Amino acid sequence: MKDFISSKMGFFTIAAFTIWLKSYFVYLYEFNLDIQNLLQHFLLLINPISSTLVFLGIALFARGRRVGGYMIIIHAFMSLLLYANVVFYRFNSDFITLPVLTQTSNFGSLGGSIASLVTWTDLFYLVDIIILIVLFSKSKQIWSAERMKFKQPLVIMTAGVLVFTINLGLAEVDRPQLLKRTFDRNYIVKYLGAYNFTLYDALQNVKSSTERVLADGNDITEVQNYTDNKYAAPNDELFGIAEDKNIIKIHLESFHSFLIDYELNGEEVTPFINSLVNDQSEDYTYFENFFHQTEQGKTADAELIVDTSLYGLPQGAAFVTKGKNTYQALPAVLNQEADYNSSVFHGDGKSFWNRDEVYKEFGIDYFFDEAFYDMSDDKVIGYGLKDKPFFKESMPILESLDEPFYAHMMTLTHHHPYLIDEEDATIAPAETNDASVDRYFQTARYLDESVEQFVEDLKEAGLYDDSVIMIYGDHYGISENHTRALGELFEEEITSFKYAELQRVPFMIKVPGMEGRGTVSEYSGQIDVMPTLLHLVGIKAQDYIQFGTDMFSEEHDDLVAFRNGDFFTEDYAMIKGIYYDNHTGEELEPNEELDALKDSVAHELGLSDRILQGDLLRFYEPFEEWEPVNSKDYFYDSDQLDIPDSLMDKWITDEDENDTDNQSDSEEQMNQNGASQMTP
Ligand code: GP9
Ligand code: MN
Repeated sequence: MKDFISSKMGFFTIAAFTIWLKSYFVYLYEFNLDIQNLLQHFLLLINPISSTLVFLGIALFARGRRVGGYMIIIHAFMSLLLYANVVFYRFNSDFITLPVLTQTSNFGSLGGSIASLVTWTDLFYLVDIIILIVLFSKSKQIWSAERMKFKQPLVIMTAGVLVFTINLGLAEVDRPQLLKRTFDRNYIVKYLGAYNFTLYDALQNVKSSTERVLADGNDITEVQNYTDNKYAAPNDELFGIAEDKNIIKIHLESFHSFLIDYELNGEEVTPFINSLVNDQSEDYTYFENFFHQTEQGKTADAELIVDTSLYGLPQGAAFVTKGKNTYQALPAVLNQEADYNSSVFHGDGKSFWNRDEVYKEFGIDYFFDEAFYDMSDDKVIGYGLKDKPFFKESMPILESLDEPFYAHMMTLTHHHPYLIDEEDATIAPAETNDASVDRYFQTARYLDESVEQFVEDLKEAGLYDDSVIMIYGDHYGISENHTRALGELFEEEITSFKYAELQRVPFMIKVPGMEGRGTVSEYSGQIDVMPTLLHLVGIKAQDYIQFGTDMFSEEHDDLVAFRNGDFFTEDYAMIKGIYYDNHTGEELEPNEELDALKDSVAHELGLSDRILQGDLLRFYEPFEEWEPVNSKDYFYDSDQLDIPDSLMDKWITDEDENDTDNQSDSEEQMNQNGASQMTP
């Protein structure tokens, strides 16, 4: 036995076998790869072999017992990659891509989330590494000091490449154009394995950075023709109806539309938001068939899509990977065309999702991040500030802004893993035995109460009636990994089609001077928000490169694209590549009409990608006097605060008039958190 282990090839065999076995186990029990036939299962079984042979084979080039050491290191790296994907997948139902990895500044705040995704049984994934280490240290003395003939490891690595070729060939039989159509990472892992997926992802990223270098001014023409053509003219009655009105945008974190009017144990979960939807006198228009269109960038994707009417990227968050691109985003447009100032309020660190960089490219004037709030322990949970103190402390800042303003209020408490302090929980959890799903309703209720408190405060401050109030959901909160619990809640099987239907998020809007239309069933998505808002304010959306269309327009396009190429229209859907009748939920055979819809979604997503990848808006001028945003004009650092004069005056006056004891909590907090640095 000892001879076998110390024979290098013996040790190699054990290392290769264990990583193979572990990968296969993970595929079966951790990932939901939707294996549909025997060939797919066979590919799943063999797909770790190629990368295992190639990577571990590298160690065989070393001399003597170093082979063992290198092999353990390579094995450990592969295991780490696999396990990182396991943890990531447990929440995201998705695999780690390079762009996600470069967003490490986000990992810190994820502490709570990650802890809830890791269990002690995961220690099992360490067992093989420990075995290798023990075997190696027990047999080390008798390892030969010689280097193997190069031929042997070369043969092994060539065998790896050969296995990969066969693997890819068979995969293409089952799924033609697997590597060309990069929409779904699940496919690539299913057919080619987690390690090959990482390599593929790395190559994709090199490709995308070259794309920017190669792009030139001509590339924007095709896109411009397309968006020009797609443009939907405004509804005459509504065009400009909100001219000069403040726009207050309330971002509901992780809020599925199913929460609206949902009753848990006979009790409404979100009674306040329900009342905005249902009570005609509230004058809201609620779009019940509005979808989020986000991918890996989650909140960041939602922000990008809503504020630019471009799609997020198929991988990673454009906020991070394209954070230095040129944009013609809503804040900048409102500023240049209608003299608005813009601000974002968020009780988390400013660098999360690279916001402090990309907001400058968007032309956002003020970013009130956690440095402006009282972040004492009892006010913070999960990612950051709890929503109630968040809204409370935002009020004085909001009141001090020059008008008209565009203010984006980003909530946070209703976020996976839906932690809530006992005193904040006013509804019992669900009872599905899936802890995060069960708590989901409690944090949703907390969010509902927070919005109610905010609306009351806005009314009291005289900011409610005369402002556009827009409330929207950013993305799903319960991932496809929780279909068992969801199935219990809805008392039906959660098929892929049903889960896709659950990707609806709320969109509701109240516009001064416009009678609310109650619940409307037009199909729309986040991509449509920017042109809608522009038209309400009286700005022609056609000047800009936008993929969405005005939701109030007669010509509104009801084809809602998901980032993976799937889609919904009022009549049809394509989910995971399968067509459905949207009225009956029944599968449909492909036909020309459906294929045309699919192609137009793919085309549109492709054009949007070209803009981001090639940074094409740097070549586009919406109109002659347009001034490109200069990120150097914006400062969010606490030592270089660029604050509205009115806020500055307010703070200084308060300071002069009162002694510190009399200052309100929030002012005092601003004082502590950097506002003092504004003192001239
Ligand atoms: C973090 C918050 C959450 O600041 O916006 O982002 P998410 O995890 O939902 O993308
Ligand atoms: Mn979010």
